[in-house]
Amino acid sequence: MSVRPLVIIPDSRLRLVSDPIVRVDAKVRALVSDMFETMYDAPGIGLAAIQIGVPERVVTIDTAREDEEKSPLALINPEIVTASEELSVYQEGCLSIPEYYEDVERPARVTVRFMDLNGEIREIEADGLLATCVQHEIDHLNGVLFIDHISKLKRDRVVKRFTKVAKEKEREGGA
Ligand code: GNR
Ligand code: NI
Repeated sequence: MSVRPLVIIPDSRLRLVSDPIVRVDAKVRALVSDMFETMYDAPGIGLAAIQIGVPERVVTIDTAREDEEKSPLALINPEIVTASEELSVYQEGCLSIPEYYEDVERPARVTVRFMDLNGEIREIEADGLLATCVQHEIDHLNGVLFIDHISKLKRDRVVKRFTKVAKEKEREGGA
């Protein structure tokens, strides 16, 4: 179990399409365990494996508030099977784009099919913050970031800012 370093934009790994999990084995369970640890440490309400540099279709989510009991959800190979026509707007953030927040419009309700940690196929119906979060995470599995859903002007501005910071860090000889 360990907290792993987060991959931050403009790292090109965030644009990879992640590979499906063929078998839920000890390696996948260890990955999920590191993902929960990293997500709770950040803290964040969701994490896709590529955000710790692993291009596999694994997502962790916990949308419980601090005053609520934990409700960890691990989704393997998640797919949206139905999405509502009704849309809703949430202010989104991303651990790979620290401290940047912007409104994004997405379907208000989705049905998601996935494999659980026992390798069983399950479905959940999500609305509210969970619906937004699960769509945000499935986007990550396809190399899509929430800034792809905002205006090009805003996206270019935030990418430019993070590119500058990354270049400064490089000059300092940092990671
Ligand atoms: O912690 C997170 N908060 C959040 C808020 C609104 C919509 C989506 C999210 S997901 C984000 C963590 C993250 O980057 N997951 O990929
Ligand atoms: Ni994210």
